[in-house]
Amino acid sequence: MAWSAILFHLIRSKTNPARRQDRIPPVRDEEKDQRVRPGWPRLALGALSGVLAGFASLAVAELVAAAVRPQSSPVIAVGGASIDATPAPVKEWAIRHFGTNDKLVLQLGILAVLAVLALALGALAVRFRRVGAAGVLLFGVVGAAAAASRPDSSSFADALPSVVGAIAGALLLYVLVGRLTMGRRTPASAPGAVTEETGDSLPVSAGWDRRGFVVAAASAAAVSAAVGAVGRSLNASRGQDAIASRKKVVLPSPRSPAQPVSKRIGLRVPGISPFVTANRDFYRVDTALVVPKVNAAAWRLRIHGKGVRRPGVYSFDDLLHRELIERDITLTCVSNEVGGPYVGNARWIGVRLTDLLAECGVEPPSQGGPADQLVSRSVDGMTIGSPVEDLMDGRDAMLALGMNGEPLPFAHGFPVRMVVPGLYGFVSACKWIDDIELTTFDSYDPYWVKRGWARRAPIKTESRIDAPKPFARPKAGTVMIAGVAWAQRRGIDKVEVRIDDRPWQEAHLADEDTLDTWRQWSLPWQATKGGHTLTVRATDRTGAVQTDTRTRTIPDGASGWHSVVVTVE
Ligand SMILES: Nc1nc2c(c(=O)[nH]1)N[C@H]1C(S)=C(S)[C@@H](COP(=O)(O)O)O[C@H]1N2
Ligand SMILES: [Mo]
Repeated sequence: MAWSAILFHLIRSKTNPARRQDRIPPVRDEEKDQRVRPGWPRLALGALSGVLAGFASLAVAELVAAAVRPQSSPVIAVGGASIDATPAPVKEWAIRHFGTNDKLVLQLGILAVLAVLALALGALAVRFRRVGAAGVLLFGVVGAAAAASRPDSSSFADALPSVVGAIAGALLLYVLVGRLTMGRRTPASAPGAVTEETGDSLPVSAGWDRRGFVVAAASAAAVSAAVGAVGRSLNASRGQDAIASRKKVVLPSPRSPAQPVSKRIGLRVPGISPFVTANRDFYRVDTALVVPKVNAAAWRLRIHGKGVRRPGVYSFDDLLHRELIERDITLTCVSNEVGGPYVGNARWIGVRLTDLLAECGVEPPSQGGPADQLVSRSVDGMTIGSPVEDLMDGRDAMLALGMNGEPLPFAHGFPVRMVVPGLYGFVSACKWIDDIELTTFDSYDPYWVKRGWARRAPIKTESRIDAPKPFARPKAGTVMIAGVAWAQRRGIDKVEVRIDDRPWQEAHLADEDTLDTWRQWSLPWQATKGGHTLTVRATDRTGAVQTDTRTRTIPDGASGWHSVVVTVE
């Protein structure tokens, strides 16, 4: 390939002794390097050249990525690869500290590392011009390798942005640093030239083409900014076909609707989580640095694998025109800490998964089916494994097409995602799904399981205090303590609140919508001045009291009681 040839050439011409001999003395490389050790101003300008070269590389890569696909841009590809490679504890730490900003922080982190390396490469290039340029190419190789090996990468075109970007960056660094070292050869090869190379070091102004450097650097910066901006906006405007296909969707009324949410189900207490979480407020957890924009018209879902007697391929319209069910289901992320935000309740419309599976001839293991694991795959290469038995045990496991009255938002899986009551999202809720394979737990580990998370993960009974907020300073008198509790598939039976170490008091519970939704609760409290600790616990319909044993989120979800400390004034 072209870039490897250039890389090879750059390295070879620097080190090949045969080439050395071609050069005419009097100044051999080594001597010259000794005599004119670049002073710090020149090193600094070299470092600046490195940064400019890095910037140019990324800008050009962005533009090329607009022609390939946004996911192929080097920062996205390397970011994706680092997400996949990040050990679970670090990922947990990142989610805990940066929340939904974790992706932004990751990309800023990558840019910061790149900037430091670019500074170093640039400074190095002042002494070893070709090595510096080759270093830039090496980054291109890393980016290209990351992009081409992403699970959703289907062609080597994904390597192009990194490669082309790196070549542009390497050339730029070579040219810029050339301006910085220009004058050094002149005295030797052309006696009587302007520079006087007399001592161990040169006066900064003497040994280089200051004007040439400034002009080249400024134009490079301007051109890069323009190229980068064009690339950005082209990338941002991609997926128009997908956006149009989403606009066209008209959700039919479901054959089996959910009951209306009455005032007794949805309480109106200040600060409490609304019973239905609005789409824009719904938590988002996934590994996608670029939200996949899938064109529903071109989308297909394949169902195949072990024991699938009639494998099938379904289009979006096929699903839309089937019998649809509408259900309120509370989704929960296994990464949710006790008291955390990664839980939400929405009204989903979709196809009952059991019906579809039965149509394909799938039988649950309890009826002799050979597959006990259903693996869903998404267009972005995610794999999620769910127990077939759970999916077919009568619960409303569905392929959702709608969320709170509209087609799925892109961030939540348009055109189709799985939603399964009672299972954490990482073992059930595949977004942007396009493939369902029936297999066994013994023969395949999906994405998160490979990274230390549990194979099977039913949602634990949990409760959360929404109001008052931690460290709030309410006025003495009646303070409403309120929140939500969930135990999908089992249902919530009771919620109790403890103030400091007084006896548990039973909270008022909103009516139950279904077993699969959370329940709001509230308790008026006669608050007295001073510091207080409020604690909540739930009891589910099996009679099990939420455990106070604190566990980490990994491998199968956090447990423990949620407490809030407040100061009453
Ligand atoms: N394609 C894909 N689907 C995915 C994930 C993902 O990373 N990629 N994350 C899963 C996890 S861990 C959870 S908790 C839910 C979150 O769904 P939401 O973002 O719509 O709330 O999506 C699940 N589906
Ligand atoms: Mo999750």
